[in-house]
Amino acid sequence: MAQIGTDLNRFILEEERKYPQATGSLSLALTAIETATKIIGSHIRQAGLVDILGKTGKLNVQGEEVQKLDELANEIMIEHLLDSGEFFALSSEEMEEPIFSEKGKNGKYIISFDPLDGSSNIDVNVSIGTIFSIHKKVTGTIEDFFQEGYKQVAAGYIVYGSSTMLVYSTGKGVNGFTLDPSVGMFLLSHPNMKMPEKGKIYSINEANAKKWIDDGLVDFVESLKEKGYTSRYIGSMVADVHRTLIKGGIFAYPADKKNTNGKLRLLYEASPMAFLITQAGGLATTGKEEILNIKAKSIHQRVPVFLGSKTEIQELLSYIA
Ligand code: AHM
Ligand code: MG
Repeated sequence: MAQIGTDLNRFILEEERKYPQATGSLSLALTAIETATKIIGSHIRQAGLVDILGKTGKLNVQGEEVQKLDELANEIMIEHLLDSGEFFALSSEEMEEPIFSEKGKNGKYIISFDPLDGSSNIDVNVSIGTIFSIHKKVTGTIEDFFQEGYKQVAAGYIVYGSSTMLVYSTGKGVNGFTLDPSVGMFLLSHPNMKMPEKGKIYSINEANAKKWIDDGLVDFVESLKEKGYTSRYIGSMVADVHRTLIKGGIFAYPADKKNTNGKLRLLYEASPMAFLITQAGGLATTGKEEILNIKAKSIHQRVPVFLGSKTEIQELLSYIA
């Protein structure tokens, strides 16, 4: 196992060396994500300040404009991913249609991402994140985005929290890296992350309980309360899943009368998180099927999401399935 403190770039290269047939493409692809998210992270850290400086007019004098952070994050991701030449096509929460890359026309991968997840938390200084999901290019058409989640080559997220962390998997376990801001490097802090078999926390927007569609969900949540569980809900999927990955328990965004397929998007929210959670020993379901087995039908398709420790998810299924 790699040593704590190993720099992400070295870690990626050492992983690549384990496969003599590897061409280095995936390493370059991951490095492009790393660079883009470091830049996004630095803008997030400046966000409050930029706003203040913007109001004083100081930034305008320097010719810089205050841009919405989620749009800026999207532009930064696109610029770096396209420039890497490793991606044949890109889809994003912020774009109606995918982009097919000229520079990446020989690229081996396609990527779906949510550049800045947790939009309601951006303006209030609460943790937000970036999520990504990489598949192989197979047909060279939009169909490549509709592959099942279990076929992901890599998936991960960056959480911009009290520290910035990058957590990813290439299908051989999950590793977490914490940004050391003094040197600008992601250092291995959470090697081979494994979820507890059972936790003590549930994470769900209970304000929607009266609208939930799944019969039995209310009873399930009540049963958790009776067992002494506590509740945590940030409203940023990345932060809520990150806590669930580390502490165990369950995170859910179920279907309700307003969002009949749930709120979260399959390609760049549910599927990459399901990949990470299952790689860490947990389970991920819509309540009816495993999230990783779903073949998408459209880029922005939504699905109900239940992710968590084995015990809670199995218990949930006994209530709703
Ligand atoms: P966003 O992509 O517009 O930010 O929406 C996704 C977010 C998730 O991060 C979070 O889990 C969920 O929406 C919270 O929704 P709600 O405020 O309805 O509980
Ligand atoms: Mg989102």
